[in-house]
Amino acid sequence: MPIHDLPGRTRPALLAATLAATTLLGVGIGISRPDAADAATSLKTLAAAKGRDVGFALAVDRITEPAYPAVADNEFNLVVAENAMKWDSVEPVQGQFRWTGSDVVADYATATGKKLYGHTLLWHQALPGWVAALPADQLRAAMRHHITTVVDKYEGRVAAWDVVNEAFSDNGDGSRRGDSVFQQKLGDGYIAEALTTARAADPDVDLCLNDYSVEWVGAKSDALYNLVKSFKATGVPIDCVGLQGHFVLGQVPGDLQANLQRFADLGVDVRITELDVRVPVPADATKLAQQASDYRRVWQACLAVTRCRGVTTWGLTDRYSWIPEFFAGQGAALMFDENYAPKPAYQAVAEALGGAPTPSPTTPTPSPTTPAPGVGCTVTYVPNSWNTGFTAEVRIRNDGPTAITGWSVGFAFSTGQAVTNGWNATVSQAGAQVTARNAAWNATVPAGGTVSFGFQGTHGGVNPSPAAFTLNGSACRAG
Ligand code: G2I
Repeated sequence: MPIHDLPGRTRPALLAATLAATTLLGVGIGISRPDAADAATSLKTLAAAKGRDVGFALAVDRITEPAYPAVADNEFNLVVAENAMKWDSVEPVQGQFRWTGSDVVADYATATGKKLYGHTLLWHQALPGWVAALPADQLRAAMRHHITTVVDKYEGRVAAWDVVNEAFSDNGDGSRRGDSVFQQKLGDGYIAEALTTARAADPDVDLCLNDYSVEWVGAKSDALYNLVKSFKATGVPIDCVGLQGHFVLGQVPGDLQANLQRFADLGVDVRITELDVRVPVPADATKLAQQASDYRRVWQACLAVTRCRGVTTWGLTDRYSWIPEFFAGQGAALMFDENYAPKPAYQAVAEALGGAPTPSPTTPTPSPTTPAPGVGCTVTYVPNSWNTGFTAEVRIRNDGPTAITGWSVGFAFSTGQAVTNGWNATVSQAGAQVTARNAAWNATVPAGGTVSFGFQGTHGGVNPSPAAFTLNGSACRAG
């Protein structure tokens, strides 16, 4: 794994931390190492070279899982709190601010040298019940107090705030959202008031409006456009517009770039703030190829618009994403799979950003000594390959004289090969080295008995079978 330059860390310390993370990735929790995370080609390196932010939404309760920061630290140069800066997180009780989760995100941004994006000051969701219960005059005071307190707290650290999130109706007709307590009790003027309040709290932070179903030209985006235009004309502070980008597979709008451009032409920055592309699960190579194309198109649109500051994905890994909870039968929406392995979408984004990062193995191929017949183990490896994907069925025979309880099968991949998920075993990858560990139900292999497992993977166009296998560290012969 390469060494990266991060603020406040010496190279030896970072190398040690990186090696520790690699160990944990490969062994501790049985997930695959993101091989594409290479200093020369990481997304943040590529994006920074183009002056763009590549962001991810951080779920604070996941950051203790070693693989999570291991991927996030290396690949992204912007972080936003998925939930931890919402009203119900920071002011659950009126006047009592709780910074536990929000500080985790802010401190993470500082520690890893990432831009911190603020989400969100006002939203009709994630709102504690006491807010909705207030009469109009008290609601206005509570709104101002909340905005002022939160913006003050992170002044100088947050680069831009989603001041109002999703102000327009779900029905897409461009009307104001009827189910917002702010809209109901304060009327249309609450958005300008929120922006003005935020500006008074921090004269330097960028102030954004953020919404969804505004990625294409239509009634809803027209309404947002006209609102921003009127704010620009009347001096209401507005610096940026966020288009969320929660897309259905294959449905990135053809006019995304033109739409970004028309907002930018109003004199505001634009960005894709919550990108994901949901896929009917299970995902397969065809769907992932379409998803890669979708991600590529989003980045191409952003890169073609000078004032598009970047793209943020709403989450990090398919292991943790809001999609399955909210859309039954859908998932796999992000660039890293459930095992933190980079998906085709990752490669597509890297390419859109001007890179050509082909995963490169970092662990030398082991050369075990082949055992004599009648001892050790025999391995049968049957791959089934297509374009850049494959499955492999692996069968192990215990040729030794005693039963084995608890097994680990090791082998090395060639350049470009990566595991995405496994069955009948926990299959993990660290550099080129792949390790498959028994599941609870198939831990015991009697003398002369066999056990089978399999996995799905990706390859770079050629898919050679591994040259050598080990069982619990001892060499096996090919069957
Ligand atoms: O709904 C997707 C996004 C749409 N744009 C605004 C974003 O702020 C929003 O994010 C989602 C989070 O991804 C979810 O994680 O906002 C939801 C509502 O705040 C978040 O969901 C809540 C769920 O409602 C809970 O069931 C869950 O326990 O997150 C909680 C914590 O994970």
